[in-house]
Amino acid sequence: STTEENLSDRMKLFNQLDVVIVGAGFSGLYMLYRIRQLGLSVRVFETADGVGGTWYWNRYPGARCDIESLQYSYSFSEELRHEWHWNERYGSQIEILKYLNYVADKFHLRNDIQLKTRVISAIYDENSVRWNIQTDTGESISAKFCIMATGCLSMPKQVDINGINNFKGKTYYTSQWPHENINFHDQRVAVIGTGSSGVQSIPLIAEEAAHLYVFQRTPCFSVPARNTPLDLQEEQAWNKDYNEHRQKILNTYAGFHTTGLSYDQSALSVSPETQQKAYETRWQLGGLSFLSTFNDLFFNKQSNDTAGNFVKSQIRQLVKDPVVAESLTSQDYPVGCKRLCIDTNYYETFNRPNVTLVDLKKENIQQITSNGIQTTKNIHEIDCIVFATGFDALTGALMKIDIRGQSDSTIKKKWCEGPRTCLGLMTTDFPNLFMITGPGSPSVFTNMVVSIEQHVDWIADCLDYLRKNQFDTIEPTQESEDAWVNQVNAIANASLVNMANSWYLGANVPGKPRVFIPYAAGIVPYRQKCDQVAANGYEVNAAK
Ligand code: FAD
Ligand code: N01
Repeated sequence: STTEENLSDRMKLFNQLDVVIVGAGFSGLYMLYRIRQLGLSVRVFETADGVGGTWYWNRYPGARCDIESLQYSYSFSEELRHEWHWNERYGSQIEILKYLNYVADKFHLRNDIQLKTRVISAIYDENSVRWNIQTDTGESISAKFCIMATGCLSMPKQVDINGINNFKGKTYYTSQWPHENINFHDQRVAVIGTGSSGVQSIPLIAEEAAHLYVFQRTPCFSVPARNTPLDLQEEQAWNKDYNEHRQKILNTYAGFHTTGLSYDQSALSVSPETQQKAYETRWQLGGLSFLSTFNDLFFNKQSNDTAGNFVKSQIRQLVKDPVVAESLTSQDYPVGCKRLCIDTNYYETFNRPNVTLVDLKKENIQQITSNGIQTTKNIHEIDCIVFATGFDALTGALMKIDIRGQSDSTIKKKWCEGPRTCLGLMTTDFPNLFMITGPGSPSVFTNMVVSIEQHVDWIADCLDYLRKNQFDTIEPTQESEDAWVNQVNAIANASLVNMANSWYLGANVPGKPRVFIPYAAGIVPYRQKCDQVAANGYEVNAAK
């Protein structure tokens, strides 16, 4: 009613809101849309000066998605689907950012989004049963619910290389790429890091630079993307059968499906010829589905080795110099246990005369000097450095905010030996605080847009339930949280995922506890568990 609208407007003026959302990427935008549908007052705070999250920040050359565009997009609006046309099999950063801006405009989201504003603290007040949220612009907001849409890969990792501040040339971070065009012509460029961001940017920087030095500490496993233009007819055919596709997607392990051969059996149960043929087919198709060729690649080291050895054999065929090929095939961890990279011409780039691979297993970086990088063997003179050194993933953005719950609890203290959550959605002692794709949920092990939509819908339904049943607060019981953490750990321990020093388990950040963070049993059992909790009236401590 009008009276209610006026009241809501007045509350907004006094910074008294029903909901605060932190972050305006895929998660924050859809969460805002759903909260508005519930008729609650809401504001989104975002550090950047635009929406888009990951796709706003990571503007480096070659940045693109490695889940097919038709599946890496929202499902909630049929109208949006019909209005939007994806140009390529895998969306580029530019295209995905345009898409998210289109979404913000189409659903009139911008007037509830406050850009250039970082949330620095969220403090729960037990008396008023509300969250006090402080921003770096000096604002103080009171909200009943606080929803963290802060991203799993949004906090760049601090680089710990000696002498980093001595360098006189330009430095760039793939995760915070400048908005203006960067020209590497005539430049001697160093790229430090060979994860997904390095693998995507290296071929394009090599095309431009006078010379490119790639500093590799751990070789990645990379499979070709085989990106192609996406024609309108293909997209229309997909949209025609969208519901059928969507059902298939929701019943996969990781929230995306592919055509092509997948064996619902061990790689070890077929002949070596069949194995080869299967991997060859997947390699030709390109993309992440390489890891679904057999059903035990994440669980059986011997089986995993067949896949790893196949990739290594492809690298040896692609890279002409046998010494370089040896460095690129010196992986000593199971394939897939560090995020599989998906590339366009990555290995071929090492055949270029203007590209040098610096293998840090053979020559360690000692320091960065004013004009280069000094290793134990060489001094490489460099004009600019690109840090493709990754993120303080999954917990970094959350831990950066001073989050205080009941009885003097803080997230920093509570999670000092690793994150503890129930379903990756909530954490005990922090009532009415929600996380989208939080630690302990499938998140980065999946097509993130599928996981994001599932979380947002669950949270929105939960808020609706609380309101309808006149509950003031909700938080998980200690028992349900402990049980969930044990389950997440048990699943990780039953697989090979602990065998690599990956960001999945915090191994890339010095001092971070080594705990495997995502839920790795797939989206189907996860969703069933979430649905069951909702169907049972949220099973959690809900207080009137
Ligand atoms: P984000 O997009 O990270 O957005 C979070 C936002 O919160 C950011 O804009 C950040 O500025 C803001 N924020 C954080 N803290 C604060 C604060 N304290 N105050 C205010 N604002 C704050 N996933 C896939 O499934 N497939 C892919 O192919 C894929 N490719 C990727 C490529 C790159 C280069 C990267 C980095 C990630 C990729 N991901 C991919 C993961 C990607 O992060 C997710 O798919 C998705 O974009 C996450 O959306 P989000 O809204 O949850 O988080
Ligand atoms: O980061 P990373 P990223 N000295 O952590 C090296 C998503 N994503 O930005 O492995 C020398 O994977 C580090 O070496 P090591 C995707 O989920 C997707 O590339 O720690 N080297 C490693 O090689 C991805 O997994 C896409 O030994 C140092 C690299 O830097 C996630 O984001 C594209 C170093 C970091 O790799 C993160 O990817 C981009 C040091 N001091 C990102 N510190 C798609 O394609 C770090 N390294 C969809």
